[in-house]
Amino acid sequence: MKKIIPSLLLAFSFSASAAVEQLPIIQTKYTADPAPMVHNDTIFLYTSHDEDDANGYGFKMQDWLLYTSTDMVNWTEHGPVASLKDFKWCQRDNGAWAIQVIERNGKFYMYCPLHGNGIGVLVSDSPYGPFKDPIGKPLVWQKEHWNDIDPTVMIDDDGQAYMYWGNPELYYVKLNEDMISYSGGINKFDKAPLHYQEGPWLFKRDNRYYLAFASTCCPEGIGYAMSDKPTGPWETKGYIMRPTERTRGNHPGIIEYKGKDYVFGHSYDVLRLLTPDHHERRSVNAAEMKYNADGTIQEVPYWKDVVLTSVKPFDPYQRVEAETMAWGFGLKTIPNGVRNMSVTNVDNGEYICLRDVDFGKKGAKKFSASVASKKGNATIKVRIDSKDGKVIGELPISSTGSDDVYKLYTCKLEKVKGIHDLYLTFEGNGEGLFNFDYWSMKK
Ligand code: FUB
Repeated sequence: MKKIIPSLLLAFSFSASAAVEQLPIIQTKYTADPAPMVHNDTIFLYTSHDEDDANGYGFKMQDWLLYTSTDMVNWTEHGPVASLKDFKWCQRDNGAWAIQVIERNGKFYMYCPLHGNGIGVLVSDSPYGPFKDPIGKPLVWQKEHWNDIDPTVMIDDDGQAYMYWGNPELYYVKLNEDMISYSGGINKFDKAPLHYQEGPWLFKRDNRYYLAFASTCCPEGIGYAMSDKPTGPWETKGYIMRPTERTRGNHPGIIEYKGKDYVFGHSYDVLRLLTPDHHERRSVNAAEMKYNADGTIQEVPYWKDVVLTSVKPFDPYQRVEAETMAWGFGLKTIPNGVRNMSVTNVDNGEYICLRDVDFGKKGAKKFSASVASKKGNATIKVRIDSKDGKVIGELPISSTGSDDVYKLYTCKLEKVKGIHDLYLTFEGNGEGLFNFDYWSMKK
């Protein structure tokens, strides 16, 4: 994902009040099948992962990723939290399709389709993992077909948990309290709800049950059905997002967060910045969603046409991981120690944008960044409001001797007050200027 055309990116740059277009929320990797979960005031966004070299119409998917946010616009990458290798009974090296994670009694259960080998389950004591296979076999696997994909799990108010899944058929089981076994056999709907294709997302709101889904392929929109029981019958009510030629696939994940409702899905809009050719390299999108008084859902325009707003300003007076961003097209990430990542592939002209950064009443005096650079001779410019906006600080980066040896560099900042989008723009000679671990500001 290299070589940005600056004139193109101008059209996509963010400003404090509005973005010209709302592009996918993750850019450093290709992500699909969003499965958001709210826990302790944080959004944990689990995704599947399209590899950068997936070509044509074939999926190349080996692990599952985690991103977190507390404001809906700036996302921190945590890297892979589970992979096909976590299932010893499955010898596949491709097929890590759409997951969902749900918490019960302090444990986090990840339901994973291993395309062609049924659905497995992993468990962890933390939403960050590590996730382990507690049963050593598939949770469900109907070997006569490959329909067992896209699990979604909901725990009802009476404690009964349900897992739905399937493409193009729709199935469910009643999970036992242990969340790793089920009772009563597999139930198959004689007829899936109208427009149902795949990617079910089961949830309850105000005593109404909802089944959102990717609608009949292709292109897929996001449809939804409602019922007064968790087991149906389901009546399709319409589209949350109409199918459009602007994307081919879609896949819903729905949450309520800090009083607002959001639908997540995916598109090819990051890939489209690079090529009109089709490859299964998707990117997760999100948009605010609204309910009507009768519980039906208002249609959401295409992802690009509605701008996400942050639910709270971003605090720069803390250690901020460099892999926290609203926009970082062209950049990549690498592991850096245990449960830590760095931004890499930093080329001249690239930048990180964080939206709605709160400099406070007085403004920041200093900017520090932890950077490793063999090459040196680079600069991080601290700008506000746009990637070509006012420079409030310049941080020269000299060689640290190696791209693995990190050093903390500090520069003065011209004080600016209030809330601004922050742009860290990178300048130097060519490509691979440095690796970037974290930054912070001081008042
Ligand atoms: O990502 C692989 C598959 O594509 C998912 O399981 C489906 O929902 C579709 O998004």
